[in-house]
Amino acid sequence: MRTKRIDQDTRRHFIRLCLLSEEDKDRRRKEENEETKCSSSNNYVSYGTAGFRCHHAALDVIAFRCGFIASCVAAFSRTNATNNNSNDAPPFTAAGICVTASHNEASDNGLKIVDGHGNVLGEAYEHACEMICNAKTEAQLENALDCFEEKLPFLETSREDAKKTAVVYFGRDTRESGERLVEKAKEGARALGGRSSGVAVKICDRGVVTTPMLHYFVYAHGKAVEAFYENNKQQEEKNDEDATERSLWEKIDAATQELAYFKRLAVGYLSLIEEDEEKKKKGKNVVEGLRANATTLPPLHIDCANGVGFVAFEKLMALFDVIRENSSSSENSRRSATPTPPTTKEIALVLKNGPNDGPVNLNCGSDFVQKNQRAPETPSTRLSFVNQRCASVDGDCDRLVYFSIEEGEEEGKEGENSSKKQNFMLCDGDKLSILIAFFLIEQLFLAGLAHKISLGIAHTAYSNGAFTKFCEKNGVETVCAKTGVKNVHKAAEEHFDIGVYFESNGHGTALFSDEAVKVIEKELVDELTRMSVEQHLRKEEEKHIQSVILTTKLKALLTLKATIQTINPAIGDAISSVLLIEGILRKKGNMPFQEWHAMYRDLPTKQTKVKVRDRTVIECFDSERKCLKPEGLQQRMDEILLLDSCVKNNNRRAFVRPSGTEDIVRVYVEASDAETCEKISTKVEEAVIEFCN
Ligand code: 16G
Ligand code: MG
Repeated sequence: MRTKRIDQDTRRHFIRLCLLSEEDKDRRRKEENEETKCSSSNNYVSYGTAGFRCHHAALDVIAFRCGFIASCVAAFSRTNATNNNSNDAPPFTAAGICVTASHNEASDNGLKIVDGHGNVLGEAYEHACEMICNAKTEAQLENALDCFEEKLPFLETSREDAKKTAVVYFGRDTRESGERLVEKAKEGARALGGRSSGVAVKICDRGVVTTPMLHYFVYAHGKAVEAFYENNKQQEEKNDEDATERSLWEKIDAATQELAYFKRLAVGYLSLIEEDEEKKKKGKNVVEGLRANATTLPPLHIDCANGVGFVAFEKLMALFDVIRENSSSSENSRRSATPTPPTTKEIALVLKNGPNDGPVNLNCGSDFVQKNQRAPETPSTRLSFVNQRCASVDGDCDRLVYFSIEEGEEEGKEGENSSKKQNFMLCDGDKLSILIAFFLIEQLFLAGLAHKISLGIAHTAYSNGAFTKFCEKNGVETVCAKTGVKNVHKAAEEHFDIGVYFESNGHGTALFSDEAVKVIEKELVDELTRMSVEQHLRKEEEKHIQSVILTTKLKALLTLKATIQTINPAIGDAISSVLLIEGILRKKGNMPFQEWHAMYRDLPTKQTKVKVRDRTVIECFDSERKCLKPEGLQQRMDEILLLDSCVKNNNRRAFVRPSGTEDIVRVYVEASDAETCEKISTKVEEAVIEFCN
């Protein structure tokens, strides 16, 4: 039998609640004459690059409706566990709601919907979500729900009385309005539950968490259900149903707690750097060995954007402390399967700009640092970043950039009046990609898997031209995608077995396909087997040579495995990326920041915003590197790029695109020198105004 999607009674109930809230909204607007700053006029809130985002005061209604949408997504999700066995629909499928406005100012907030796999809700739903959230009349709501239902899959089940629990995970960043909006979203989620729908809605509120943590919980939920069903299939005899459900729920609960998330990452990181200690002693690679012997990696000062990242990093550090304490109190720890615990030397993070230090993202955070090319300017920490190794995350902790500011005396001046000369160096998403990709390529090669597993980098048009040239020169394949995590993620997934992707703004991760993970795991098992067999067979005199070769391969395989564990498999995650980058830098013999930064030199760029009457008149193609409409604009830009030169200059690049998060057009220009950049940028801005108004 095919169970219905949203039943009539639930539909009516939801529409009634929506209409009540519309009345309420109108009344309140009149009473308070409140002024909201939505991205568009008429209080129409569009589904932006990553969900709904605007002034928090306009979001109550949207939060309620997104809650309902998430419940439906959870109720009608499939897990892989049921693919071959439609008779046994799993009782718990999940979705998530994250209340955050990322790097926006503190008065904004937003809603992100997470699908059953822990991914951002698919593009196919976006239009319907926008219709539901902006519908004002009964007819509009009916129409919007019809459109949404078409996207929902039918659940196949043979059990008439199939009961279903839709689990919805909630999380929020540190914004004041977050708690209120989570409550609204929960009300919306509950609107699906009831006898008529046959769905019980279970709310799992994980409180103040980073966006990637919330994604991880939904991902881990799905995996726990999948593993449980896989196990149960093998035990043929059917247990008591209630007991089975209880036991499944216990498993889900354990897998979707903060502790499980932090443990995964921490253990991954410790396994990743474990070999490093041994390598230091042996000095395997001459350069890395010498460097490692001479230096330690200085502490990393992290600007947490006055946001949730601070809270989460603190919890991670507390877990490292526990591991350290446990291991020092246990004499046998060295022989146990858990990796060697960290000492301060192995992981040293100095956390700055927490929620008590000021409004989220105000003069700090990765967006501020990357766009302004300077250190965070919060009063308490302004100077403390100078001459340190630093990193910066955004308000919901899914972006990461590294930076360093060298300060020295201005030449020829001394004493009190001397002004300091500062040299700001940024390692943005491009350089994170390069470091991770080159490291993984080396490991694949050492593991003998380079021919079996493809690796490449996905990026956006915002990547620096010097980055793409550097990749090309070094034979690393790249693919350009449209702006937005969902697009770059998809490109990385589609093109490579291991797809490393970062937007220049620091949003990204390395994606390992299921197949790549399987190949690595199988090779590891094979290698261990081969080693133990050979140990018995080979002659004494060959032993030394053989063991060196095998150890290199085995270590690379173990490193790849540890890398997979250090990465949040659901989505780009600044905490996971910090651990991965720190791990890689250590494995590279404590590679200094300057050396990483100097791998290639960025071309000067300029990014500006232009306000036009209707930004949607701009239509782009070629991953937003060219524009199709308005007619003539691209040709004009091509002419501008020839400025003061009659031949095409390969270092010059310019593109324009309508922003997905603000009501403006973004202009990007790149050239060999800052002055030309400036000139071209001014001319392109003028052209945009001319063609778009
Ligand atoms: C959002 C996107 C980010 C993108 C940015 C572009 C997510 C989670 N975030 O922050 O990936 O770079 O928007 O903004 O998808 P823009 O369209 O205003 O340039
Ligand atoms: Mg963010």
